[in-house]
Amino acid sequence: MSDLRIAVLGVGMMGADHIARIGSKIAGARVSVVNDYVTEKAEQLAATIPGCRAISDPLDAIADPDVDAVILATPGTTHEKQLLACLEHGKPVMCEKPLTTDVATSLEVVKREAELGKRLIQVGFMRRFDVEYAALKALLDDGDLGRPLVMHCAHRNPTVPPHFDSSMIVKDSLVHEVDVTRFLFDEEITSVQMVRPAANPAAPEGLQDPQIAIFHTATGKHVDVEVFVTTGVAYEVRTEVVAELGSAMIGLDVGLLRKSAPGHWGGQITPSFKERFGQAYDTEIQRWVDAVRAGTNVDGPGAWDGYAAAAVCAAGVESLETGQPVTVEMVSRDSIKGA
Ligand code: ISE
Repeated sequence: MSDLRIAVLGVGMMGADHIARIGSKIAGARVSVVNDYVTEKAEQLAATIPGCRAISDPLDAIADPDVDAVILATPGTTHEKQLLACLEHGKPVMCEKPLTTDVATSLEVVKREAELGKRLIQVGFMRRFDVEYAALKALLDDGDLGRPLVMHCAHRNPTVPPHFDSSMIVKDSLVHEVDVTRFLFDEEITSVQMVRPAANPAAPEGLQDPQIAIFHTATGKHVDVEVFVTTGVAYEVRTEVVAELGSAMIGLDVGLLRKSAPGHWGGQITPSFKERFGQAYDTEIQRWVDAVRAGTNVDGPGAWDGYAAAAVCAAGVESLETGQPVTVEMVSRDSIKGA
């Protein structure tokens, strides 16, 4: 079977990372087309990849006959159009989050895919492929801990880009805990409340950081999350589930622990999500490539999960304004035939 020919749209940090991954670690795939709104950047990169061309229009890149499947690492605002083009051309697509930037367009994408009668869209919620999250999920599904009741999460970034505003902390960072909650508990989040503690003096003026999110789920489980994106320290993602018969925690960064003079004890914290979730990205892309080559196209979170995340984040952004709990507004999955 010949290699899957992938177009990577967007060659910023995530796109470039995926291109390097496909070139060095992924079996059965190669990058045949790259695209970026900075044309020269895509051209320079294409010149370094055997058999790869740069195509300046993203929609032409999707339609190109030399492309079997697409990775979208473009800005979220462009996703709706690009996803609809992938559906129109019947091309499987791995879309970095968000699915789209608002609830209505995310729902439209879900409906358009459902009308096709086959799944083509996977959303890049990579934590589902991390070995620690996978182990936690297996433990909960095995039932050895009894029913989960509460989850405590911490999500800390050393720094974020200058354009990050308070609502992006919800839509770009907290969104991962939204997906983790839905993944681990297999149920929807029904309400979100955002609590605003005193802001970090080192955060840019006007940025509400840290934020505390409280989710309630359909069966009444409680999840709290501290999201703090200007710690200045390192990248930390911790998750603790408290269940009827015990608790389980992941994300302790317990790699090598060193003791050395003068009386030091300790290890390393990952500097960013690229290192912390490197293995998860590798597994995610390899399994997606395998699924596309096998004709099943999706092996992980799909368009519905992207829509659900958008709906929860919209409630979160609303709550950030008022500080009050906001009910998540979602259509029922059963109301969309084939979703
Ligand atoms: C970034 O976009 C990611 O997706 C990271 O996983 C997350 O930790 C970070 O806060 C986001 O900005």
